Amino acid sequence: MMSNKTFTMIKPDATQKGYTGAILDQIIKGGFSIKALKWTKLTKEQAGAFYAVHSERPFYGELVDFMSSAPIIAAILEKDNAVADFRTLIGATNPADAAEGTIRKNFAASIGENAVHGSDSDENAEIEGNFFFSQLERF
Ligand code: DAT
Ligand code: MG
Repeated sequence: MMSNKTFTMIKPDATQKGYTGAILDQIIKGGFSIKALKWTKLTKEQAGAFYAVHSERPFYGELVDFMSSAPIIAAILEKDNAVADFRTLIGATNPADAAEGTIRKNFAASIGENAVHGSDSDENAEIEGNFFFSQLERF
């Protein structure tokens, strides 16, 4: 299990607004080290597969369109208690509810376009990391 690892994406809104460097800086200053990193752009099919768990939700179509609309950064991060600590660092899903100083408070525009993804469990961190990275692309 990746109990000391989590998976993140810097989402299309943030890459398009030029926030990539500032977000990576906040992640590193937050104590996370980068174990894998790539700049890519998802197809609709890939975005749909990544978010398949949400396929019955009313916002699924909007989410898939948004996540395939522009490039993203995908990364595997390492830190003790990575999943929970990263969720704290990014803040609530809706930036209006996110704590001061969190990445979503600092950089997100709306609940749909909320700047970053963070895995919600060790199991999903492993599944999501494997979605983007081969064994050769991580250490
Ligand atoms: P999180 O990304 O905080 O884990 P989630 O897993 O509940 O949140 O939802 C995944 C993404 O779907 C979320 O980052 C943005 C989008 N989303 C969630 N709820 C939404 C809503 N009510 N309207 C529009 N998009 C939403
Ligand atoms: Mg989630």
